[in-house]
Amino acid sequence: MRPWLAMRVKEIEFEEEVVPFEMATGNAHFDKFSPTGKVPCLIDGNLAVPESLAILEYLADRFPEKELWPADIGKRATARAISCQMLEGFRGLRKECPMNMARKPSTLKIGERAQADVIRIEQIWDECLQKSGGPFLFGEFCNADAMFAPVVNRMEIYFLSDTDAVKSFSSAIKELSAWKDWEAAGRAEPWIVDVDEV
Ligand SMILES: N[C@@H](CCC(=O)N[C@@H](CS)C(=O)NCC(=O)O)C(=O)O
Repeated sequence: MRPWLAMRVKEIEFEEEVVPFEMATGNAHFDKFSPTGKVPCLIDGNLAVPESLAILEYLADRFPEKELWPADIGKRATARAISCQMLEGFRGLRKECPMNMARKPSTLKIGERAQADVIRIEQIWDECLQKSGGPFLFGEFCNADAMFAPVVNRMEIYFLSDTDAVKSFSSAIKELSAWKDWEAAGRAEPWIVDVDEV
């Protein structure tokens, strides 16, 4: 979702290939196109770039005019830092609250670690939006917004938070036509991934 959203928002042309999970086989079929055996994976000519943040970095290098990171060096450093944190951190939230576009929102009782992650994300979004004035974390949409976009879905479907910052960032993301298209496509998918149905 993250590179997909960024490419759509920044009008970078690409072709999408949906490859459904095959959990029973450990997704061995991903090895055919992805060096890590995981998705997403961007293929550009002979180059295969896996890892969502590496893809976003590659896009920023490949299309500098699209300003995928903030222009200001300090803001860019913060945007990268919170993106790294999103990629590797917030494990409680990521483990307990899978993203799920098709889920009907309902309360999920979460543990202390996931709760601490929610509070930290509320703080990050609040701080960024206070400083930038919004609507996105650093003003204009950038890679950091793409990195946090899946959390918008998690906050919504499990009723995790309704702070002003969460409401404001969520509505900015959800108003994107790219988000709406992804959501509609996700809901239209026939596949169910059992481990994500919590
Ligand atoms: N850090 C990687 C995570 C990649 C990842 O774990 N992808 C999952 C789907 S969201 C996957 O391919 N799972 C299949 C598997 O592990 O077999 C990224 O952000 O791209």
